[in-house]
Amino acid sequence: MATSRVSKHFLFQLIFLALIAFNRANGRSLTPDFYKHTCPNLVYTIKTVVDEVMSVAPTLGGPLMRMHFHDCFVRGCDGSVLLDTPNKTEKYAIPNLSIRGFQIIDKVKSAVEKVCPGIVSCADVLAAVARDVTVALNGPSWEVEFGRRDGRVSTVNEALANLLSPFANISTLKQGFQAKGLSVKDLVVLSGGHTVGTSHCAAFNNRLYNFTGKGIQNDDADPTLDYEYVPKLKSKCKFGDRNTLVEMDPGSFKTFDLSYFSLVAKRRGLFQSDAALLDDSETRAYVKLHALKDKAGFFKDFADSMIKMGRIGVLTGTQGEIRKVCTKVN
Ligand code: HEM
Ligand SMILES: *[C@@H]1O[C@H](CO)[C@@H](O)[C@H](O)[C@H]1NC(C)=O
Ligand SMILES: *[C@@H]1O[C@H](CO)[C@@H](O)[C@H](O)[C@H]1NC(C)=O
Ligand SMILES: *[C@@H]1O[C@H](CO)[C@@H](O)[C@H](O)[C@H]1NC(C)=O
Ligand SMILES: CC(=O)N[C@H]1CO[C@H](CO)[C@@H](O)[C@@H]1O
Repeated sequence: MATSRVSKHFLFQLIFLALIAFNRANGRSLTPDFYKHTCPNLVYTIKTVVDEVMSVAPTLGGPLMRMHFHDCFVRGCDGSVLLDTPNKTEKYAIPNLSIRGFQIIDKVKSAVEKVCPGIVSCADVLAAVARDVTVALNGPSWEVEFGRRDGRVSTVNEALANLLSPFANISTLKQGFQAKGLSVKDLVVLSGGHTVGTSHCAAFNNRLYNFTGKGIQNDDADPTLDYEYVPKLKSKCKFGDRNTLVEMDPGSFKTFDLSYFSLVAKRRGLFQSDAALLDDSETRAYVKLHALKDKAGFFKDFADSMIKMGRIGVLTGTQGEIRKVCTKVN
């Protein structure tokens, strides 16, 4: 009798723990209403600062959208990308070299602390900012889910292990997304974020000059790159140039639109990771369809995939903390 009651109790505990683990893993406990009572003006407060910034510095839209992606792919969306401790943190990782806009997050967080001190996590601020910059760039809107808490750890090695490289092939990209619970569709949809922003020449210089190692004098460009596009890119990025900034979606890099997909379809995607979307039947079909039309479809998909990305490995409940300052653990 007694043992069966004990084991029954134990079983319930197990189920309870399993449910918690499940919640944590897929962010079930996040909700748009999370701060409804504790910080009713949150969404408005964040949007006001973001709109102000975007009206004077629209090129910060790209890096701010990208920051949420980098946060979520390393240790889950826990604000760890923002930490700036004496340790070598994620900020120091090579793929991060180019993340800008940390001071904007500090500015937003200060505004939020003024209206609701100690309530809102930096991870949630990042998620809201990513949505607000997307809207400011004429992209889709979505209802941001809240309730994330901030992590206390950030290390360079984890960032290097989890962030995907612009030199990655399609199987590595698919695996990288799958490891975070994201689908092949999420991969192609979220790559559409490259419709805005700029890149350093370092991320694709190899494709222009010395792709196989035959050397610059032998016209050694990546054969998957449109032959007529190569001289245009070469005029922007000289051999060995790593630092010049190039518009990823030339002509409309400040507008969130479908043109990323038409570039990729024309074999003018900037990175090998963009070109790789033509190497899988599902991602290729998506690129080809959206290169031509269906802006509404892409906008809806992007919103859905961003919400899904925002749930990766989140800390909730009593896990982690609510950081006072986004660059430091409390
Ligand atoms: C699929 C794997 C991805 C790879 C390999 C990748 C790689 C890169 C690289 C190398 C840059 C250029 C950074 C620089 O040199 O300044 C970049 C920029 C950017 N990425 Fe991605 N990215 C990926 C996915 C994403 C996702 C999921 C998003 C967001 C939804 C995103 C949004 C952006 C944006 C907005 C920029 C422009 C940043 C700026 O203007 O400074 N990327 N990405
Ligand atoms: C800094 O590094 C130490 C030792 O590796 C680690 O225990 C600590 O969690 C790290 N701090 C942060 C904020 O990542
Ligand atoms: C993709 O890249 C990975 C890692 O560099 C490599 O191991 C793999 O063989 C590549 N796959 C294909 C199909 O080229
Ligand atoms: C081209 O790449 C090969 C192999 O990586 C390298 O040995 C060679 O020095 C490079 N050529 C130039 C001109 O940089
Ligand atoms: C290796 C490297 O240059 N890392 C940089 C990453 O980003 C931070 C913050 O902008 C820089 O201070 C680091 O130098």
